[in-house]
Formats: sequence, structure tokens, C-alpha cells
Amino acid sequence: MKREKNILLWILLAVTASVAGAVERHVPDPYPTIQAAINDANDGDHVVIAPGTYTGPGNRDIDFLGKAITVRSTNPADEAVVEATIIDGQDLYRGFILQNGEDANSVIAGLTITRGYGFYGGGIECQDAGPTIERCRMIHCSFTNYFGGSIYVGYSAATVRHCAFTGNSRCALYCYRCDHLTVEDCVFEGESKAVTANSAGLVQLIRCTFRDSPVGVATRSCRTILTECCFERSGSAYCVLSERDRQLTVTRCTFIGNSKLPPPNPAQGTAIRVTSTPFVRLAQCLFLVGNFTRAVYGEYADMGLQVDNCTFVGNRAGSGPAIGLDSSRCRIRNSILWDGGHEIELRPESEVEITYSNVFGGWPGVGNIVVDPCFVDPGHWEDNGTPDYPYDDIWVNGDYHLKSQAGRWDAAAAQWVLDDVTSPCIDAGDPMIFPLLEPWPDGGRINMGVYGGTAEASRSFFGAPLCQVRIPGDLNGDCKIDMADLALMAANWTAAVSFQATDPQPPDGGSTDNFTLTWQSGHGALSHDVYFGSDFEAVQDATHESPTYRGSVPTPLVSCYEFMKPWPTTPQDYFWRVDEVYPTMTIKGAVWRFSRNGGPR
Ligand SMILES: [Ca+2]
Ligand SMILES: [Ca+2]
Ligand SMILES: [Ca+2]
Repeated sequence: MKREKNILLWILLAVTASVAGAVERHVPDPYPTIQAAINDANDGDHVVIAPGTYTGPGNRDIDFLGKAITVRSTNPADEAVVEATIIDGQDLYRGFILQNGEDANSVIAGLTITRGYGFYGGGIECQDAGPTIERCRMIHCSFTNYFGGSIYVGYSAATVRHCAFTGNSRCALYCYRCDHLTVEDCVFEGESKAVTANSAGLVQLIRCTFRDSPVGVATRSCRTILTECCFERSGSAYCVLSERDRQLTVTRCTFIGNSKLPPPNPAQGTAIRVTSTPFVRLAQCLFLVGNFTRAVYGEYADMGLQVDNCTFVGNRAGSGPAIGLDSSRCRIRNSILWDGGHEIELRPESEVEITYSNVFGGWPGVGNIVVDPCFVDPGHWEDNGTPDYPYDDIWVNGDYHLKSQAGRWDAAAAQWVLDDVTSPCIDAGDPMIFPLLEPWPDGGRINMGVYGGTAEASRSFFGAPLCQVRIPGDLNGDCKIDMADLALMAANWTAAVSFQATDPQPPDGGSTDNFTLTWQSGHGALSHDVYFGSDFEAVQDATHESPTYRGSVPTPLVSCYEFMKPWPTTPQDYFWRVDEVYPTMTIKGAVWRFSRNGGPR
């Protein structure tokens, strides 16, 4: 009984301690400055800043002192509160500095940081520290060093989400030799350079918007991944500039209207420019670049530029408006290149293979067609009142869903509508690729263009009346089971289909001197969950919550997980596992082993 009482007392004490442990420390009352509140704070505390403008000693160069605390406004979710809670560096001082090994448990949330000024990061400087920065507004911050930004992250890792960056000088967000940088749901507006990563490990940009920024993203990293980002009127120089990345993956991104390039040098702007990056994959991207040069340019990329299900319209370079290649190789599938002719420019030592695509002017290759893609609206140029002067023309976006008599997604009305024609690009993609998320009837075959393989893919039309009932065995969805279904099955029958990841490199049990891991993807997998570590069981039993989980990757290629960490000086075994992720299930992979030779890398 006594023992039970003791346990009860222990629980009571523990609860009291945890309640007492998380303290809110309010500024300016009772703490006169933010630094004063931080000085008194313990791990887990919140420093809560009332609306107002904060300047002067204690409210500038604010040092987290290595504490796992949250420094925030009274309500980070309320934009009006964030706008009214201002740390003003007066163009003389930094907002925050983190330099004592802070990690993601150190949080800056819901603040406006303006006119910050520093040698590295004007707004927030992180040296060997990787905080979480969320729902902040970074406005008109600047720095003196070339390697700097409104937020600077050096030798560490950081997560930045739901933040807005406006008019910061040169670089809004700069990461230098950081292990990883994750930027989610951020808006960059009027930045001369929005995001720069120099010698970084993993750089992930998810659902970010770049507006009116001459350079959107410039990276030199192991892996740069852009997912569902939108570049509007950005990239008068480059939307994405990849220089010596090891891998660049751009998925479901949109590049719109970076026109208005002034003469005499209108050939500057390029949506994606890749220099010496060996592996590049662009998938389900829409290039309505509308500038006077091209959508994609690759040079000295001994690769690997793979383009799947992309749509190019309204790009205006005289030669190669869609893609230009110099000493590069490129493979294009399931895409629509419809800028008006001379879609590809091949400079010396370059080659391109195009299959199952619709190319204006035509291109040799299996499954290629040349026919009006029947966009809902192809978009058009307006001459801006000067018909003889093209440099001020304005591109008006269209709607690049494909027309279908069986149903096409109307994004504006958020409903399916029927058209009077059916696009020849429907069910014209590579028949060996599973239609993925395409809604039924999907023809058993992926569509060309940016919506192919997505839930917004236009439906297959087999003649009126439309088929209403799905029958088992009807693979193409025409409400009949016949030779067409058998042909689909036969075409894929001989393909060696595995839904599990296979063919690991380095091979299972082998050894390697580098730090790049690759494998063969499961058939039609959407993404890949990667686990990596030095303990077999820790990898075998790992879930998303485990430390060995290294994230989801959309490409079949993975590398450089331990990029910033030294390899052992003696040979060591490593274990890794890749789970293949499908729309309705995840197929767990085998655990593979390799040893890395000792010595400096
Ligand atoms: Ca004009
Ligand atoms: Ca289809
Ligand atoms: Ca059928």
C-alpha cells in the first residue's frame, strides 16, 4: 500500500513539475525586454511578446542562449497580431542570433522582423544552430557579407514554414553548408534572390510561392527538391538555378509569366538552368514562362535530365523555347511541347530522346504525335498597345487541362465538365506506365501533359453514351471486356514488374567509397521512404518516427544522407531500407548492407 502511495506521489509530482515547467514569460510586462525574458527562461518555456514595436538593447541581437524555448507573439496564427508584433533592427542590428547548438525545439513564431542588419543574417542568424522559424514576416532585412541573407543558416539545419519574405536585400534565405533546409508554405515577394543554398546537404522547398524575384532558387547541394512550388513573374534571370547540385528534382511546379525582359539582352531569363548537375528530374511541371528565352537549359550536365509529363506553352526563344542543351543529355516522356516551333535546341555534344510526346513541328520517336493538344484555353500574348515591340508584351495564361467528351476537371468551377472534343493527348503516354491517380475511366494508360497521372487527368472517351458501371477485367474503362483489355494486359505481362525496391547500389553486402545510394523503384511507385543507419535492427524495425527515417523522396535516386557528418576513419557497416509508397499502400523493402571504407572522404 505504501509503495502504491509512493507511486501516486511520484505521478503527482511529475504532473506538477511538468505544469510548472512550461512557463509563459511575457514581454514587456513583467519582462521589459525579450532578452530579459529569455535570460530567465528554461527549456519548454514560451516567451510571449505583446503587440508593439521593439527596438534597442535587449530587443536586438536577441540570443537564444542554447535554450529549447519558443519566442512568439500572443497569437502566431493571427496575421494581424503578427503584423503588429514587430522587432525593428533600425537598419543597424540583427533581430535574433542563435549560436549555441539550438535545434528544432528552439522556435521563433509569429513575429515581424524588419530592418534587421548583420554581417551574415540581418533578420535571424543561425551559426551551428537549427531552429524552427514559423509564421514570421521578414521585411527589408539586409546584411554586409556576401554569404548572408535575411535568414542565414550556417553549418546546421533549419525548418522555415508559413513565413513571408518581402524586399530583403540580395538574399532572403541563405543556407551555407547546412545539413538540411526545409522551407514549407512560404511566400517570397520582390526578393532579388529568394533562396540560396551553398554546399548544402538536402534542400527541400514545398508549396512555396515566388513572386517578382529575378532569381527564385539558387542551389549547390547534394539534393534539391522542389514540390508544388509556383514562380510568378519571377526568374527574369532564373527561377531555379542549379549549379553543381548532385540531384535536382522538380515536381508539380508551375512557372508563369516571367516576361518583360528589357532589351538589349532579352536572352537572359530561363525558368530552370542546370549547370553540371548530373541528375535532374522534372515531373508534372507547367512551363508558361512567357519570357523571351526558354523554359529549361542544361549545360555540362553529364546526365540524366529526365522530363516526364510536363507541358510547355508560350515560351518565346527563337530556338529551343522549351529546352536547350549544351553538352547534356535529355529524355522526355509523356510531355506536350507547344510553344510554336523549334522546341529543342541542341548545341554540341548534346542529345535528346523524346517518346510518347506531342511536339510542335514534330520530333522522331516512339509514340510521338503532332496535333493540336486541345487545351481548354491555350493562353495568348497581348501586345500591350505596342504591336511592333515584343519586349513589353504580356502573356495571358490559359487552362492546360485537356478537353474530353467524357469529362475534364474545371478547376475554376471545381467540377467535372464535358467538352465537345477529346484531346488526342489523352491515353497517349507511355503504355508501360501505370495511370497512377488518373480517375476512371483512365483508358488503362497515362495521359500526356502536366495533369497526366494526377487526379485532374481528363477522362477517356469511348463514344456515347458514357460508360457508368465499372466491370472487373475492363482495364481501359470502356465498359466492355475485349481484345483492347487483353492487349493492355499483354503489353505489361512481360514487363518484370516489382512493387518492391530492388537492385541496390552499392549492392547488398558490397562496399563503396562514395556516399550515393540508388535503387530500382517499384513499378509505378509515387515516392520512396528511406531508412539509413549503422544498426541492422534499427533500420529493419524503423517507422516514420524513428531516427533512421531519412525522409520521403520522390525520385528513384537518393544520396548523401551523411553529407555533413564525417565518415568513420575505420571501415564500418551501414544498413538501409527503401519502402515504396503507392496511393493506397506502402510496400516495405528489404534491409540492405554495405560497408564504407575508412579514411577521409
Ligand atoms: Ca508590345
Ligand atoms: Ca488516361
Ligand atoms: Ca475494356
